[in-house]
Amino acid sequence: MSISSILDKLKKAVLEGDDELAQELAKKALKEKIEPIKIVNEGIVPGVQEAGELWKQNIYFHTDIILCAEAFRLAMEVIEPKLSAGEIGTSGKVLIGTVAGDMHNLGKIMVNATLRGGGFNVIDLGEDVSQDIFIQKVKELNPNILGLGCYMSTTMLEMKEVINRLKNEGLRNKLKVMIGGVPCTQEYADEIGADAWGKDAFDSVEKAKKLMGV
Ligand code: B12
Repeated sequence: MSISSILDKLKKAVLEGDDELAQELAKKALKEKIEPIKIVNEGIVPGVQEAGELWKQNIYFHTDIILCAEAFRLAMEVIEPKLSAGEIGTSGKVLIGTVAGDMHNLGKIMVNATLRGGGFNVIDLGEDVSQDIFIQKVKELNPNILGLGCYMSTTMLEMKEVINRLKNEGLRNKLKVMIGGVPCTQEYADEIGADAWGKDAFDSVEKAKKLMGV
């Protein structure tokens, strides 16, 4: 099978939520020595992106998206360790989490993978992360960057609250804050006093490097 055929099939498996096939194809892609980042960018991510488009057009429903998310997760499980096999942590330490009330995580998983590929040490706090946990972990782990993921207009305010808590706890000047997710914009980042907005996974790596002066 040619490289482009493996990547096309992987995209289709993710899009169609065939988790076992997606994982198998991710393994096959590695075996064929396709660069891990290329597998993510040209196989796995386009599958999720197309699912998002089908959702917008009311062609895909929740069940389709959940299946797609699982296929995405299993394929990424195979690729992620390879992405982070580089020079982990040389670019800086990023603590990342989806804010309270929000369970979306696909975009965050992607950002994690690309940040790791970009040499960052990424610690993922998961989803529905409370302000208390963000604060506790910032104190404990002393990250260079705090990444806040938010995917719904209803949870956007929570990012502002986390930044306010950082200020109140005297932590705001010790790190940079980068936000991202479906409803986020540069304007909103400016409004709530975040240092950067990551439009997509690659933009996030670029912005993170800029914040670190790398
Ligand atoms: C997949 C999905 C789900 C899946 C989530 C699976 C999972 N494990 O994440 C399921 C089906 C579970 C789900 C549930 C819900 N969802 Co939903 N979901 C989506 C959907 C279709 C795609 C989101 C996605 O994963 N996109 C693909 C990723 C790759 O893109 P992304 O998230 O934008 O991420 C990129 C960038 O934003 C950036 N980025 C992402 N995170 C971060 C973080 C940082 C720090 C940085 C720097 C950058 C960054 O980089 C990423 C990669 O390029 C969107 C619709 C859409 N078109 O966006 C709705 C959407 C987000 N959901 C929505 C809603 C309403 C819900 C539910 C409330 C539905 C319900 N009634 O149950 C629940 C919420 C549950 C909860 N409390 O969180 C709404 C939100 C509307 C709003 N108020 O703003 C949307 C917009 C759909 C819609 N138009 O109505 N959802």
